[in-house]
Amino acid sequence: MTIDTHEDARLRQLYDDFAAAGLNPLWTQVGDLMPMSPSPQAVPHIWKWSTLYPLAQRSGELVPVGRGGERRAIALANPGLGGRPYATPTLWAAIQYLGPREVAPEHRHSQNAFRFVVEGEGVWTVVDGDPVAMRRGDFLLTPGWNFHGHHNVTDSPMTWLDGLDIPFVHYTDAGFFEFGPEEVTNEATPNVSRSERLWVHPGLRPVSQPGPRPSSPIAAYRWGHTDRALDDQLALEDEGHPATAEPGHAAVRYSNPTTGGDVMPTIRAEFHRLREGAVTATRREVGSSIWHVFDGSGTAVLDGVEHVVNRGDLIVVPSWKPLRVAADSRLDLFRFSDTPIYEQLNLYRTEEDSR
Ligand code: 1HN
Repeated sequence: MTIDTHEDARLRQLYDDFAAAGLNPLWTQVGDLMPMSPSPQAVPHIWKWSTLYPLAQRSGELVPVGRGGERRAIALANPGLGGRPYATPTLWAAIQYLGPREVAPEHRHSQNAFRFVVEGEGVWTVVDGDPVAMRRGDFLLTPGWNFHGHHNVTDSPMTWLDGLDIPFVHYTDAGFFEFGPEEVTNEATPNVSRSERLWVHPGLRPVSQPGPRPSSPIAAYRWGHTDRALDDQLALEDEGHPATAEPGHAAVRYSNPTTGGDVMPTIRAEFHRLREGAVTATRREVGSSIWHVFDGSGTAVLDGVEHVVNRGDLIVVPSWKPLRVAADSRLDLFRFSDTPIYEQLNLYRTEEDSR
């Protein structure tokens, strides 16, 4: 048994009084408030497609999609973030499943969103009245406050990856939401959206649309363009010209043609292609990222732990956790991150170890 001195008792009373007054003294926790380097609560984690897809299919059988629930989207819940539907402290990532002939109703929200199509085709998404076809490998934008709904006009289900800045907007108390009209607005399914007809001609900007915009006006970045850009980088490398991010590693960043910068203010998106046998440097960055194995297989060394990754798998990399990727076959990877936030706030850092 310890015997309190008079001083101890006064000190305990002081802490009790702090708590009662809603105060918290710095000297008891400076290490947590200001770690020497980022020490995220989110943990490095890999979700296997072989787990995700069957669960999405079962949801398709059992859970209707409609007003209220809005989307049949199943979010990655980082094991370090207390069960909330957050892949990282800033990013939401989900697999969304839309069955044959199903409609996901229109709405809009402050949160920025994208879709990256993983399986199938035949859904079109309507972005502010512009119908946009979705096919495997396409990258589609729904920047904040654009109305959007999805409609599957085929007899097969479709699956895609959703990325949004939901946790960031939640923590910053910045979110607004509005329901749209009950029916998705346009039944037409043109091959090419109006946004692409206006904006997607290489190096050509419509004179009618001057000035920078916070988000890209391109509703869909088509797989054909991405694929060709990556192949060209590798071919140039073969011909002895500098073109790749590192040896055997081609990479492109989806960009906003009105600024040359990132597609949306809070989200960066890229596509990476590694030749069979290529290995990346070990890299860590401030801010979090999520990698999706679009095709092929390889090894991810994530925070020192080696994982075999295959088509469809999702790799979640919290801030300042090192990642190295090695390709066992040609490896195609879609990647998104919250980097623009950190760059804008002058908080971004990166470090690389090429050994
Ligand atoms: C949303 O609108 C979509 O439009 C996906 O597909 C996921 C998660 C929370 C709130 C809105 C979509 C979402 C979402």
